[in-house]
Amino acid sequence: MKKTTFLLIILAMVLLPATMAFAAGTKDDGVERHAFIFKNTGNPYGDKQMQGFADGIEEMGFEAITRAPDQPTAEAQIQIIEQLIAQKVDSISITGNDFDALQPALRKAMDAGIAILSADSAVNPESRITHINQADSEMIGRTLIQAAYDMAEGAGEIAVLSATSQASNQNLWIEWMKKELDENSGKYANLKLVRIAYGDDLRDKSVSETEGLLQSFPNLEVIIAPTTVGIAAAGRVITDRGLIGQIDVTGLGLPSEMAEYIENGSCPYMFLWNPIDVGYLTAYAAVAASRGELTGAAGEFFSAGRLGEFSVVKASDGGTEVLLGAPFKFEPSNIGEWKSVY
Ligand code: RAM
Repeated sequence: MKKTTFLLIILAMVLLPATMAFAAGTKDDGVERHAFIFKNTGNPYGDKQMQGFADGIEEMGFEAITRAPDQPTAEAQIQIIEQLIAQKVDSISITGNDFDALQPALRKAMDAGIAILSADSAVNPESRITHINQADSEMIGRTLIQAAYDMAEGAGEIAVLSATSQASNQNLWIEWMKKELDENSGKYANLKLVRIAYGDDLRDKSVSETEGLLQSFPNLEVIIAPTTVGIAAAGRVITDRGLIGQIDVTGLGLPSEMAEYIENGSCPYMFLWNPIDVGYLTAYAAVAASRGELTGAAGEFFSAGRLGEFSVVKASDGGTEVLLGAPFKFEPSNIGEWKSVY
């Protein structure tokens, strides 16, 4: 074999694997794609959040992929993450069904060069660049207990109807509810949190869990549902059972779904933020992160289109987050203007 041929073969052996590796990590069509995974399908709140995400991504001229599994489990989200890694998306933003269980799949995506963020329901700091938080978690938890105290006129049994037992957003709010009760034990001496029930953000399960609460606690005064699916189910049950005025419902609800129950008195008032804005803010953060302009360090700033400038701050879980703003109170006097907005 001639010396030059030999050298060419050696060169090919060195370069070929490198070229193939490059091809494996490069998108075939050059289109920039950003994905959002919500907890599960059939939740109008999730649809609005994904709509806001798609609006933001498309406004910037990129392609949005919005996905949600049928069931609100980590396993089902992992399958979607695997598919998105194979699709070579530029970023994945996820409303986590579990704080820790998604870590291996999300780390695999990070290793493939995909920017990872969580939004609405956080994944652990090792699995994300930063978290897009809808509102201050401490304020949400404390405000909901204060609302229940107000509705129960200071005394009686209260219960929580949550989403899944693994949902990190609801779990954090519930922790703050308990702290509010513990730290002000004098004020809340006659208010008793009797149960935390889980409706899994599924309508039928939330209805049956509400019925279970009524059966187990005939003297129940207030149901706090820090989930839009749960609060709407509780409003329905209280209305259908003719219990308006006897048992009050409060929590976090979509004005479009809750107007009926705020107007009929089963829910005296409730709170929420704009889910479309949560998605839209996530879109801008995801694109900035995919370009390396946002690394998730506290103190960074980025611009989020029509919502303006945002900064990254330290989060209570040891990671960082971006806060959308303060929640809004919906009550009989303003629900009419909001029910058609979201
Ligand atoms: C449900 C979901 C979501 C939560 C809202 C308040 O739709 O659990 O994660 O943020 O309620």
